[in-house]
Order: sequence, then C-alpha cells, then structure tokens
Amino acid sequence: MFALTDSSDTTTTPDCEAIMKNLTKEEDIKMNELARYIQRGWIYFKHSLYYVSSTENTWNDSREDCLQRGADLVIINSREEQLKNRTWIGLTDAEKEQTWKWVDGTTPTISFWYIGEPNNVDGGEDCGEIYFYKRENSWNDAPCGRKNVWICEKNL
Ligand SMILES: [Ca+2]
Ligand SMILES: [Ca+2]
Repeated sequence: MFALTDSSDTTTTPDCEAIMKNLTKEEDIKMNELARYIQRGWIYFKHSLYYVSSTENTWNDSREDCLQRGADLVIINSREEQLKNRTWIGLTDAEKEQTWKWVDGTTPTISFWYIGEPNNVDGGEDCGEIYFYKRENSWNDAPCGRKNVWICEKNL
C-alpha cells in the first residue's frame, strides 16, 4: 500500500488518509451494530453479545430464534458464561448419542457436566442445558422438547 508510482516524485505520499477513512468506516459500522444489539437488550461481555430470552421454548425453537437474531445458542468456553438455571445452551448429541457437539460443530474442549450427567434418561436426552448455574459443574442433558429459557450468543 506504500508503493509509489513514480520514485522521482518525492511529493507523492501513500494514500494513508483514504485507508484511515476506510478503517474508521468499518469501526463505525461495528459500533453502530453493537449499539443496535444493546438497544434490543443484548449484553456485551468479553467480545460477545448475549441475549437471554424472557420466554421458554424447546431446544430447536430456541436455536431457531437465535439464528433469526443473527446469532446462535450460546457456546460455553469459560466458567463465566454460566448464567441461569434451566437454560438451553448450544450443545447437543442428537446426531450421535454420547457425542456432544456445539452448534458450530466443534467438540467441547472443556465441559461442566453436573455429577452423573449426561445420563440420557429413558434414551431421550439429547440437548444441553444449564441446570444449576451456581455450581461450577452445572450442565445436564435434557429432552429437547422441554421448554426452557435460552441464551443466544453473537461473536463480534
Ligand atoms: Ca443423549
Ligand atoms: Ca440428564
């Protein structure tokens, strides 16, 4: 970007101003987007936006809601993201029993299963929820048709 078209012309300067203008524009768009989400009740925390639903729904309908908001069900990468009791998170073993995957297709690198979980009660628990958020190990596998609140996460 600093290439000079004519090396003999010392007055030619790189078009830094234009580059800066572009960067500022991109930042502006990002800040505007952030502001819009926060206005709609999203919470900004460590480079992600979170939306906690005020209603309850099945895991699939919860995920659909998140997707429609330009996000997805929360993927938990740290203890700090454990937020509320009986909340859907973006974790499922519906594809293959006992192979838990986040909604982005990744396998959990860290997990916080509650003692004895996941236990797939009656062969019908394929969706992940936060069961007791006050405990560090708070996850439970629950029937996907259960109605829970849910958390959407949008990475920035
Ligand atoms: Ca299961
Ligand atoms: Ca269970």
